[in-house]
Amino acid sequence: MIGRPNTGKSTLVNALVHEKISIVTSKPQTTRHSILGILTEPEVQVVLVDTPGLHGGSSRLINRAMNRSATASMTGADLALFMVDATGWTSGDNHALERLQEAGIPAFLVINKLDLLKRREDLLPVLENFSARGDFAEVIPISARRGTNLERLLDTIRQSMPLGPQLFPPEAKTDRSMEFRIAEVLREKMLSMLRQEAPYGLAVEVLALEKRSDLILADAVIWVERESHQGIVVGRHGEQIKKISTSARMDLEAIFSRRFYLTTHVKVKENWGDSVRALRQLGYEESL
Ligand SMILES: Nc1nc2c(ncn2[C@@H]2O[C@H](COP(=O)(O)OP(=O)(O)OP(=O)(O)O)[C@@H](O)[C@H]2O)c(=O)[nH]1
Ligand SMILES: [Mg+2]
Repeated sequence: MIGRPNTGKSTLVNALVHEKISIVTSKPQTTRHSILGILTEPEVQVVLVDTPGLHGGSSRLINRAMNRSATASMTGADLALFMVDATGWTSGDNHALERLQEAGIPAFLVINKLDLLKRREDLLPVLENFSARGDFAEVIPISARRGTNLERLLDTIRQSMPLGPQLFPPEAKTDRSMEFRIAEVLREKMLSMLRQEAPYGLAVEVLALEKRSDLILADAVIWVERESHQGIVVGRHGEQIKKISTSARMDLEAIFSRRFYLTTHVKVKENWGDSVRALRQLGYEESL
């Protein structure tokens, strides 16, 4: 999956794998790491790589690490799904398309958010206009959120998969640990529940995890970049962090079909987004 932020890449990965592997919010730059979503069928295994939305204009280390993680994911991939939003082609799409072209791998153009087009007849000009912008093996309009045309997309993907050994056991849905997924769900809740810039300066790390037969206990640290953000996350009398934790817990219980007990601590780590050491600790080592 490749494209500018917010086009619906993570939504599609989750829809195709039938599980919430990757977090989704209405804010751009939600995904920060490359995350595998694995779909195993009797005849074919498709390993989807969700990636951070490609973006320019920021010199922060975290943004460079995100972009590098996305471009590195294209190396060795059999196929790119280049995702755009049906409501308009932007300069951000051009920027992402350049990265795709540099990778030189075959690509499908996936035009998402079909449901946002007001009339059926609006689709044809979009198809014509968008498909002329690059060299795409297929052009497939979908709605990842509603599930429209996903079977056709999947069929076309299946047909272009090369013969090879099965890379993952059939029960594997992702390469990411439970710690990572818990941290991500917490980050998702903060991105959607907190206002303005605070959520962009957040990182979450699950430091302890205990799996009991009927209960999972997780202890998470939420890193903020500034003292003022600590108050925003915690809220008055701790109300905000309580809401965040409750909402995360409910999601996690649905994803893993287990009861969860979550504890959180909010700590300041100044400018972690520009610190190589902090980013390594948060799992960016492969792309720094
Ligand atoms: N209307 C509509 N909204 C969609 C569709 N697919 C995704 N969205 C919404 O678009 C927003 C972004 O979705 P994501 O899946 O997080 O997008 P992304 O491309 O992974 O974004 P980054 O991780 O920031 O690169 C969310 O609010 C989704 O609910 C769709 O088919 N129709
Ligand atoms: Mg995403």
